[in-house]
Amino acid sequence: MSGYGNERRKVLVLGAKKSGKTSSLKAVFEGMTPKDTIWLETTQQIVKTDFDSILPLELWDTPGSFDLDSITWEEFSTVVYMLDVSQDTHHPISKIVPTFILAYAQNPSINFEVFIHKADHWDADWQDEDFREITGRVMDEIADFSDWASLADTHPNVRFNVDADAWLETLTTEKIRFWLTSIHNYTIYEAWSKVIQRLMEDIYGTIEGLLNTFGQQSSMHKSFLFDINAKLYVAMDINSVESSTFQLCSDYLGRMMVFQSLFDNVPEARKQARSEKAKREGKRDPTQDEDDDEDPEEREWPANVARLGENTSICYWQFTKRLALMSVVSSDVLNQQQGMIEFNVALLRKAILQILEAIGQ
Ligand SMILES: Nc1nc2c(ncn2[C@@H]2O[C@H](COP(=O)(O)OP(=O)(O)O)[C@@H](O)[C@H]2O)c(=O)[nH]1
Ligand SMILES: [Mg+2]
Repeated sequence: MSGYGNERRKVLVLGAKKSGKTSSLKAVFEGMTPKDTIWLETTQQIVKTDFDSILPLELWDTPGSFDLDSITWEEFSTVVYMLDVSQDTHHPISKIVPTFILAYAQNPSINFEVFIHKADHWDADWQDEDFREITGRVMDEIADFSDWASLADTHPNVRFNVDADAWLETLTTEKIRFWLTSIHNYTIYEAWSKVIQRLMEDIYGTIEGLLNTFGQQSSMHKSFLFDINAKLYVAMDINSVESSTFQLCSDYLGRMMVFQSLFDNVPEARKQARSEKAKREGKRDPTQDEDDDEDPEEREWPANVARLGENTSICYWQFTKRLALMSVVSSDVLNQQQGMIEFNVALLRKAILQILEAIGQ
């Protein structure tokens, strides 16, 4: 778990004009409602936004057309490419191919995530087939790429691998992933969740292992570690459930965050009242020496349970300012084993805080 430090992982978001780059970033990382994205103005220059998730991120929103040769690919961990399916996809695909090849030649550790976006335009019955068709086309065009002479001509400083076929094979099979996305449903959150999970590298496996053990010991159906600000899951256990489970947890989290935000000012108001009281009584201000960044292990974080239907409950335990555990469990198990579950949650929280500390978060 070395090498994480506090360095921000840079994520470059590319795609044609109006393909949904700004909308997707605003919806997920700034909580903009999807319908408000129609008012977004055209992005004129690169906009960088810091977002502190389980790892600190720097998200680069870009205009539809700008000089890609101005990009230093070595700086980036990930490229997210938005491919808008409400428009013709041939031209964007023909741009993806040389972009990925050039980026990968200059940074072999970079990852590519293609969001096949605005999927709400597609007929739900044909979505899977349409998705496969586009994915296949991108992969084939990369695998069949042969115009090395003109790439070398326009980029004399870039060294391309001599064994082009094997190199392209690794690029397509190991580096590029595809996600079907729309800002009008949970798919955009799921795709961004996967992007972040890949950036976590080896800590993902460690956290997944902890969630698996927790799930087995506590008889949970499914557990997610959520980034509560972006409503993304940064990790989950391996139990398989329908994808609607993520949606359920995400909706519940959304409702809870709205309610919680109503109380955001309470700690500050309480602090102010204590400070004023001390002043009136001529005593020293006790709040002066207090640290706002309390130790997450000492602090009491919110927790709650909601019952869904017959015999299913969603549990929420907040671990830090940014992270919360959400689990789906049978209500009977929850009632019968509450003490043990709370005990296991405390152990899991401790282990996760230790991992965060080890990576400097
Ligand atoms: N139907 C649909 N429209 C979207 C989606 N994402 C973005 N849009 C719309 O696409 C338009 C262009 O979005 P914008 O984010 O400005 O694109 P950008 O130029 O790539 O940054 C806006 O009107 C958005 O409301 C989506 O998933 N589905
Ligand atoms: Mg934009």
